Amino acid sequence: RPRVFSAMQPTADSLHLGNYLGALRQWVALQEDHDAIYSVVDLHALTVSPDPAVLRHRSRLTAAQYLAAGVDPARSLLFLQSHVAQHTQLAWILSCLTGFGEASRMTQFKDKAARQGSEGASVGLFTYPILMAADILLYDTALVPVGEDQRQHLELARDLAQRLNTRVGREVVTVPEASIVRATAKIYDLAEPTAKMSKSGHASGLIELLDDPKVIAKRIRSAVTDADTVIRFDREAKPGVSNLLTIHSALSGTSVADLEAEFAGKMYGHLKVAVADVVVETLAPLRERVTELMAAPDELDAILADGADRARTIAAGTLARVYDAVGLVPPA
Ligand code: AQP
Repeated sequence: RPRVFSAMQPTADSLHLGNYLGALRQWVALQEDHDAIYSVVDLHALTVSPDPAVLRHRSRLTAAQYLAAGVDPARSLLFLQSHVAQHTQLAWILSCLTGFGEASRMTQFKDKAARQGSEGASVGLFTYPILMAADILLYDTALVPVGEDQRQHLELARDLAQRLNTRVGREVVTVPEASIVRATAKIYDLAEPTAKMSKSGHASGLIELLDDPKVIAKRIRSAVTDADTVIRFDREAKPGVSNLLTIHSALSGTSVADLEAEFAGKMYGHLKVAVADVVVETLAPLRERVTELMAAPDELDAILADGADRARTIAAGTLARVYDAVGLVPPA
């Protein structure tokens, strides 16, 4: 079975609908016929200097959301990145293969650094995509299910894998492929529908998985649309309406064309009520399950410990292979 690896950062209490539709939902589907490994990348979250107690809480809460969404620890391996030391060890090897100019071209770094101000951005934020490449390459990953915003980082991971293999003259690591589902590759901010929905974006544009249903309904009712009145998918001319149609279609399973027919002659308000209903209905059981999981932290920690044990075995094998290939002397 082909290996799948993906991860998210515990940088907020709640994941948002972009994380869910762009990635998490694919993770759940892929575990059926793939050898799936999913991680909460807590070391990556340190790039934004979180409060220690908040980070600890969010790491468990993020894992609970994976499980509540349907990641099954009997089929998939689930662990916290910091429990597997090989991630940072492989990252060092890869950082020695990455050009400074190459790393400087990462658009997410440029955006996030601009938001933090030049004094605020850390070296960790700069080298983040290299640690991400290590996360992926450690597990001989074939497929990485992510949203569109991660495409450039995935390209870097592929380049580094190829470069390492060329350098040592053999296939020491697998070159991964991105798995990006076109329809939901980018969910947009409700308040600014030309920008991606993001943890660090407008609060009013965000649908958080753990939000109160009333807050969710209100945000969808206030979603920015346009001065036209026709409910039609047109990403360029009608980004707000198109985003609402995408969300409805992804969650209800009704095609966008069928939704356009269903809402022909109706007002934007009707569409918004329908979208709010389908979102609230999808998220209610998920939120309930998260509450149950967080009430039993020992069980959650046991799942994470078991996942880390199994991940470590795979990661140690890859790292030993890479260390040997680049010329490091194995310990006697
Ligand atoms: N708006 C989105 N539409 C589709 N997919 C999305 N993803 C994120 N936003 C959208 C995907 O969710 C995963 C989260 O990875 P991450 O935790 O590394 O976060 P991120 O990519 O930095 O995006 P966030 O969650 O919105 O946070 P910030 O505010 O930091 O940008 C990835 O698979 C991502 O593609």
